[in-house]
Amino acid sequence: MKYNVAILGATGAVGQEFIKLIEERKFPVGKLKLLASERSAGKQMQVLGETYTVEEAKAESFKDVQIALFAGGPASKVFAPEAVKAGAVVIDNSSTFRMDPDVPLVVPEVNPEAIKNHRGIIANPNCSTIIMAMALKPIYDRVKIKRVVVSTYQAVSGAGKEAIDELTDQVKAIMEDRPVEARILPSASLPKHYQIAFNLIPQIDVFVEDGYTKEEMKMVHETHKIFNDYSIAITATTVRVPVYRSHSEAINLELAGPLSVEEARSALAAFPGVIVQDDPAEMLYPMPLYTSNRDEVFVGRLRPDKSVTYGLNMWVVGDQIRKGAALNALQIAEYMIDHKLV
Ligand code: 11C
Repeated sequence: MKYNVAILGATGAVGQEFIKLIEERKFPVGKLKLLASERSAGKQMQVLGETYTVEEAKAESFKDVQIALFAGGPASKVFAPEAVKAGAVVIDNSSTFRMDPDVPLVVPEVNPEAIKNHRGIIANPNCSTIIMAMALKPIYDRVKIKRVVVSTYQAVSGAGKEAIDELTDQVKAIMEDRPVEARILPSASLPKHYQIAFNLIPQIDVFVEDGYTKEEMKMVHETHKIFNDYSIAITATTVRVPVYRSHSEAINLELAGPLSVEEARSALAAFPGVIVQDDPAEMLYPMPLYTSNRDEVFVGRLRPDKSVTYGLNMWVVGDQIRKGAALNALQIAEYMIDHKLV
């Protein structure tokens, strides 16, 4: 059986990743529509050996579409209700509907049971949340997690193609002894911008409450919803680093009971979609350069945190455009197909 698919935001980083993954995973596509804003309409893109012309997204674009993959951004709010009205199931990578109680927020390896409650829209979590949830779940299934302290090291591609170009341009300017321009980071819409080349920026997205950024609070609220466990204490510091692709996270856990490092390592290694890379003697640990374009989330530097009774530290790295965005969304669609939910 084949499914008619629309990709909204087809020309952006996540949209292009959807196309790569549809090809790689032999996703059963019937008719395919590539949709984008008026600015990108008319562009031609190759999918599965065929040339497609990108169409401007309109309310009527979703007629006969069964699966609508939304890459993210403000267009979701406008077009998700239209796509649902037309009978499609929308898998949305924007933050618009994530905290809506009627919208499941899903990482298929963690809470696939939530999918069946959908009313037309299923939300894909924020990339840093997905990567963390993949590493927490195998531990959580063994021993409850009392507290999470996470610090992220997030790649510039999380802020879009312009941020990738900005890092390249700044490095070139510095090497050529020219003045450095900063227009995008921490966020294009903000009044001030900072150099990311040879720097770190401890602000991702806007400030929202008590000195935390929106990205930090997404990690807290979305993790609670995915695990359906609001008792986990979570605190986050999110930082932009001059890396092109793959987010890294230093995660400190306080557990409710004993779990040895060996037990944690084997639980993680047995979990689908996680690869343990952890051998200090061989200097083996995950690094963003080598996890990019990979589907799995990588975990290393496992060690006890002896400052509390049951503590564990780990270092987690994953490609935020793949598992953190497009792959997770496509896995939701695949789960729905396998379970005859679409
Ligand atoms: C970043 N995590 O790295 C953000 C991008 O809510 O889907 C993804 C924002 C989101 O800047």
